[in-house]
This record gives sequence, C-alpha cells and structure tokens, in this order.
Amino acid sequence: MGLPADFLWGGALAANQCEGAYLEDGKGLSISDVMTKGSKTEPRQLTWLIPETGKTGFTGTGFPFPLSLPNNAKLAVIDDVYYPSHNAIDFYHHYKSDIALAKELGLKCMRISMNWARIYPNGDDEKPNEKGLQFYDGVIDALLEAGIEPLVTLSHYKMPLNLVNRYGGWLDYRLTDYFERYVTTLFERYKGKVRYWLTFNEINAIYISPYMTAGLLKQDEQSRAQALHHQFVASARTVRAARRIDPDMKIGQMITRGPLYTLTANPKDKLALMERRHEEGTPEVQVLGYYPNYKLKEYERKGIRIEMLPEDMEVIKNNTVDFIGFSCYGSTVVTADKEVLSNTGNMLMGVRNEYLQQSEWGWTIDPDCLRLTLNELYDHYHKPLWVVENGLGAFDKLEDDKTVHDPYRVEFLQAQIRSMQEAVEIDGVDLIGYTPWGWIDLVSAGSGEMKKRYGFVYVDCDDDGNGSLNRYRKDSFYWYKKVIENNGIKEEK
Ligand code: BGP
Repeated sequence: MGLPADFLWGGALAANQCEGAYLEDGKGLSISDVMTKGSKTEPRQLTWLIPETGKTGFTGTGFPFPLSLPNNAKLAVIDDVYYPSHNAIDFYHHYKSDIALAKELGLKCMRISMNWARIYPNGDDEKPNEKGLQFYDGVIDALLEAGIEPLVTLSHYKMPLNLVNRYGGWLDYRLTDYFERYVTTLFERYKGKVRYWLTFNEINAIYISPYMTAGLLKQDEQSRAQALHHQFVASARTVRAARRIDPDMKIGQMITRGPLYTLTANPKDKLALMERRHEEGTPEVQVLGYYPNYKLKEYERKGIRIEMLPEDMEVIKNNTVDFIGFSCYGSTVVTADKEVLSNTGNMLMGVRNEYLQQSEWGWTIDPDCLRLTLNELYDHYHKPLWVVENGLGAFDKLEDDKTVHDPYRVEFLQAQIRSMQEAVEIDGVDLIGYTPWGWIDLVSAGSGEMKKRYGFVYVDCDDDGNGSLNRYRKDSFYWYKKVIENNGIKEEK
C-alpha cells in the first residue's frame, strides 16, 4: 500500500502569474500583459490602442463578456492602467531564493512554464532571444541543483501578443510552425536536463476562454474548432520534436477536468451530463491520435468544417502524448434545465451542490474529486496521469509576527490528497505526481487578484502591486513538508 517511492510531490507556477519583469532582457509583450486587474465580481478586460489616432479603450475577453475591438485597434499596453502580470511576485529576480524555499519545503518536482515571448519576443522571430534563454538556464540549473525535477508547460495563457495582433492567434496555421520553432529551441537547449513537458495549459478550455488559451479575437465555434485543430497539430509536432531530440523526454497533454454529477435521476440530466463531457473537449486527439466520432458528428451537425493539410492527421496519429496532466479544482452539477445554471468554479457552469461547501470565490469544494477524476481518466485512456493543478484560493492574513494561520487550506488539501491516494492505493491508477497550484502565492489567472492565494508561502504584495514582496512560510508550509516526508497522508490508527 502507499504511493510509489519515486512519487513526484511538487507545486505549480505559471510564468505570467509569477515572473513579472514583463519587458526585461528583451521580452516581448504576451497576451496576459494587456489584461487588466479584475476582482471577484468585475471581469478582467483587455486594453487596446488605435495607432493612427492614439485612441485607447477596453474590451471584454470573450465569453461571457463580449470581445469587441474597433477597426484598426490593436491590443496594447496603455498608460495609467494596472496590469498584474507586469511585476507579479517578481519571481524573475527572486527565483534563487524561491527555489531555496521550495527545497526547504521538500518539493521533489516543480511545474513552471516558460514564457514564449521571452524566447521569441514576437513569436515569429527567426532567432531566439538569448537573454530570455539565459533566464531559464538559471531557473533550470537552480532546480536541478536543489534536486527538484522540472515539469515545464510550453504554453500557459501567455503567447506573444504579436501573434494575436498580426495573425489572429491560433486561427492561423503559421502558428504551428512558430510553435515548433520555439519548442525545438527549448528541447535542444534543455535536453538531458528537463524530462517532463506539457504542451498547452487546459487546452480544452478553449470553449470557455478562447482568448487566454488560443489568443482568439474571432471566437465563434468555427474559429475555436479550427484554432484547436492547429494546437493539436502543434502538440503532435512537439511530441515528434522531442522524440527526435531527446527520446527520454515525456510529453503530456494538459486538460481541465472534474467530476460531473446529475442534479436528479432524470435520464434527461444524465444525457445533459454526457453532452457536457462531449462539449468539454476531446482528450482523444492528443492521447489516442484521432478525432472521436461524437466530435466529428457535432461538427457535421453544426456545419463546422476544419481545414486540414493532408499530413495533419498522420502527424496527430503518430505522435500521441506520453501522459495526461490535468487541473482539478472541484466538481460540477449538471442538469438539462438550462435556466438554473450558474458559474460554480473555474468558469464551469452548473448548479450549486447542496452536499458540498464552496470556497470564498464560489468554487465547489469536493473532497472526492481526485479519486473520481483519476479513475475516469485512467479507465478511458490507460495512460499515466499527473495532477498538475489542484488547490484552494483563499484570503490569508499576515499576522504581526509574520505568521499565517491557514487551517482551511490544510483541511482542503488533506482531503484532496487522501482522495488522490485512494485512487492509487485502492484502484491502482498509475499516477506520476502531484503539483498543487501556486505553491507560492501568485497573481490569479481568472481575476488578476493577489488576495486570492493558494500558496504554502505568503508573498507580501497586494492587489495593486504594493508590498515588500517578502516571502513568509504559512502554517500549511510545515504541514505539506511533513506530507512529503511521509510520502502521503498516513491515517491515524
Ligand atoms: C487554472 C489555470 C491557472 C490558475 C488556476 C487557478 O485554470 O491554469 O493558471 O490560475 O486555474 O485559477 P485562478 O487563478 O483564477 O484562481
């Protein structure tokens, strides 16, 4: 019984939410650099500029807040607006001491992401930006020296902005070439050092956040399906490049996933659940190498036609991923009655579950969500799995003596880890690791807030970027350290 001895206990980060230094050392703008701060109730917005007239303005990012850009407007940074990613927690200048803290915490693995716009500032450049690569050399070497295995996401909500303004994001086939150039640069540079990679963060979230996942300005269903196809091709070419450059590399897909429950025993609700799963994306393409019939039929019904190059499906078929990484924050209740749906967490529309609590941000807290999700994915795809995001966004208070008491986080994670262990110990799921989200506090992707904190380490920084940026260990830091030392949660007899 128990988790494997080499189980990768870790923590996760994303470049645009932690690095800051948004223009330093030749970095180009990324799509997150033009996102304003929102709040629990106010959505984040995008800022634009019409270069000819100097006129500026704001627009929503898309669902459910319409994205509308005036003619000739380009997404751009404008004056007097606060953009959380510009400084974030300044990991760029703190990475050495942050990695030392991670080592003290006992992490065996860290999920980071590399910022495409640091390496190829415009996305379509011929040559990489050496300074950007040097930054990641430093991070990777520091991780390896600390005995921490890196898991690198290649694209996590932060593609170069130029690829959106100039090409309309992933709708344009040329991005597959630019992406291949970017990943090839990284694979050649980090072969023998970085073994685990993820391609596109939450690739299946394109149906709810097409701007963040794929830089889409045109967001109709046809455009989303086409852009997603290009990402599938890029993912397959990534796998192909890895096999060529370093066959020891393991490439994972990354999806967002959580259990679905029906509101009632009415078969119509069960059908709604099945349809929701189908709408949520097609892990099959990256995992098994083909489009499943339900998606092909859906496209046919809706008159969606995907333009493909003759070789696309061949590349997809021959280059499937090695493992499935997924984010899982909670569960959703589904019903056929569309009238009663609301946002129940991480952009998921559902009905409030009367058996479960909600976080302060209204996300459903489900103590069994990992066992259920791990089993469902393993039964379907028989691939090794990795929980690459999971956690509780909560308010924390830094006490006068610089301690942070966060029993709510410990309680949440205790249940999650127990559920994850059950999937391995009782059901025999093949699980590589666990990297809870934001092991150190960082900017929220959904709301841009700092006060929505996930970390074991508190960062002194507020919603407007004020604060010393000092780091403080929360109570949960000492708790998680013990969990890692014990290779899991041991039940008290
Ligand atoms: C996931 C994203 C992460 C992360 C997390 C928590 O969907 O992949 O980047 O931010 O959600 O969401 P939030 O930051 O909105 O609380």
